[in-house]
Amino acid sequence: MISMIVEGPNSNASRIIMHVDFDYFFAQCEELRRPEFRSKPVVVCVFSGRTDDSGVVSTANYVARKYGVKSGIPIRLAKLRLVDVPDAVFLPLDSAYYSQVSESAMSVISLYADRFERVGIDECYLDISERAGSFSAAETLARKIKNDVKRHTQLTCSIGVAPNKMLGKIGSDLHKPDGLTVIEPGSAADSIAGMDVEKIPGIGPKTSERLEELGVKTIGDLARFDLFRMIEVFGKKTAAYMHNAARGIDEEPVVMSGERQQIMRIATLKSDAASSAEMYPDLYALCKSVFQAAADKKLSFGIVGILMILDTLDNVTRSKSLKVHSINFESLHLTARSILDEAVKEAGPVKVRRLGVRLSDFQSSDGQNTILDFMGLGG
Ligand code: TTP
Ligand code: CA
Repeated sequence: MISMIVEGPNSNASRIIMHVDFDYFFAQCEELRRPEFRSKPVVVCVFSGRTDDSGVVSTANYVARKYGVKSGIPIRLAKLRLVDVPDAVFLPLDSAYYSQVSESAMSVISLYADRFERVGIDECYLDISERAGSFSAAETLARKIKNDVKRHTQLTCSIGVAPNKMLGKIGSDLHKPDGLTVIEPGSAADSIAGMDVEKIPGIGPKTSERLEELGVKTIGDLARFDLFRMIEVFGKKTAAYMHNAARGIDEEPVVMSGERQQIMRIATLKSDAASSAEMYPDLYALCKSVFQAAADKKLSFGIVGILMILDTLDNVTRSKSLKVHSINFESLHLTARSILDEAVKEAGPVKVRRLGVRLSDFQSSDGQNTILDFMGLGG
């Protein structure tokens, strides 16, 4: 009776999705530049400016959360809760700085994904189906990402690995801060059945109140609830979403973002390569592909980069800034080749499984370089 809406039970089986969420993000950014704040309650505030204390709390570190200070409460209430804690720190928002920190962390994470989607300032989804190949490899990859993010930015994050975006998001929230949760396809519905319905992304206090009136409190209750009754109450679209979600089903794809910031193509090599010369044919094809993508968008590029994904799933990246922005294929190809040669030499004995070429630092190419490039003199 429900087969019209519900996908087959194995429809998620082929995907491995990761949701990464930075812990107490704005407050953690503040700790990065002032490490002495780490042991103190840190409260980041949106001051409205009317009086010294008017406005709301944007977020707070976990030290402050122990005192009941959290996002959305009035600053006045936060101060009241921390009245006996003399070293509590109240800071104004510094959005430009948080964006910078986010940018550098996201650029580290995005390299691990087959497809990468940034959603908001402190979370992103990765489709790692091909890259990881199995849930146990995905767990290893998640640990690598956590380490790499920490090494580059000192940030901690929480990760959910799951067969879809919805379960990934539920997972990343389960063991915060610095958490890692893997929800495997076979156990997905069971592992969420006991949770409150509000754990499902998109179900807020209002919907959960309506559901409670209908006797639905947990996700398991929701999975068992009559679909036709649910359609009557919430409409077809919401009912179908909730009905599927409660069974651990969600088909939302990871949608690539940031094509404007970088153009990248990755290829899996026919067999693992130990020298740069073995990779030249693939490198050439990848250069052609990124070049074409940039040319189609009429973009010239200032930075050429390569990415090697090793048999250990580690990343090796190298990039080079060009002296002038280029729309010249030869200069792209030669630069990529010399970076690859250097990278292999520096990395020592390696087995390269996948190879990527990346262009970034774009400018519109509807301009000055065109004539020079046409004459073969472009940079
Ligand atoms: P969240 O990811 O919801 O929260 P968080 O990162 O502070 O804490 P955690 O993930 O460890 O539970 O939000 C990300 C940032 O968005 C947060 O650092 C500050 C901002 N934010 C607000 O300004 N107001 C809000 O009401 C919320 C929820 C977040
Ligand atoms: Ca967060």
